[in-house]
Amino acid sequence: MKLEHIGIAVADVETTRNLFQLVFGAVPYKTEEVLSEGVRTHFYDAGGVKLELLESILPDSAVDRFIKKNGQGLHHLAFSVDDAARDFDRLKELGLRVLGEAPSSGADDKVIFFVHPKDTSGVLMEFCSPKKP
Ligand code: CMX
Repeated sequence: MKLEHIGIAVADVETTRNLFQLVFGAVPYKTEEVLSEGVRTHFYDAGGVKLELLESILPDSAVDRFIKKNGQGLHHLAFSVDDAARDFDRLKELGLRVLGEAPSSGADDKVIFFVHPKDTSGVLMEFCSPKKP
C-alpha cells in the first residue's frame, strides 16, 4: 500500500495557498486543470507524499457538489498502483463500485480511477499509476 497524495477540496484556493506559504513557506510545484473532472489542481510536495488542493472550475463537478454539501475539507486519499487499468478490473471483480467506465487521464501524469466511498469505509479512494510513455 503506498499513499501517493491527499486531496483537499477548497472553496477559496488563494486563502489556502497563502496559508501554506505563511505556515510552511510552501508553494505548489505544479498547477494543472483536469477538465474531465472539472477541477484545477495545486500540488505540494509534503515529503514523500503529495497534497493536492482541488478547486472546482465547473458548476456541478464532483468537488463543487462535495463543497456545497460538506464545506471544504479532506476529499480523498490516492494510492499508487503499478497499473490502474488492471486494478480497475480487479476491484470491479471484487464487487467494489469503481466509478466510471474505465480509468481516465488525471493530473500529474497519472491514469486514475475512484471507488465509491460507501464501499471503502466512507473514504473516497483514488488509485493512480504513471501514464505510459
Ligand atoms: N468522501 C466521502 N464521502 C463522500 C465523498 C467524499 N469525497 N463524496 C461524496 N460522498 C458521500 C456523500 O456524502 C453521500 O453520502 P450519503 O448518501 O450518506 O449522504 C454519498 O457519498 C453519495 O454522494 P452524493 O453527494 O449523493 O453524490 P455525488 O453525485 O456527489 O457522487 C461520488 C459522489 C463519490 C460518486 C462522486 O463525487 C465521484 O464520482 N467522485 C469521483 C471523482 C472525483 O471525486 N473527482 C474529483 C477529484 C479529481 C482529481 O483528484 O483529479
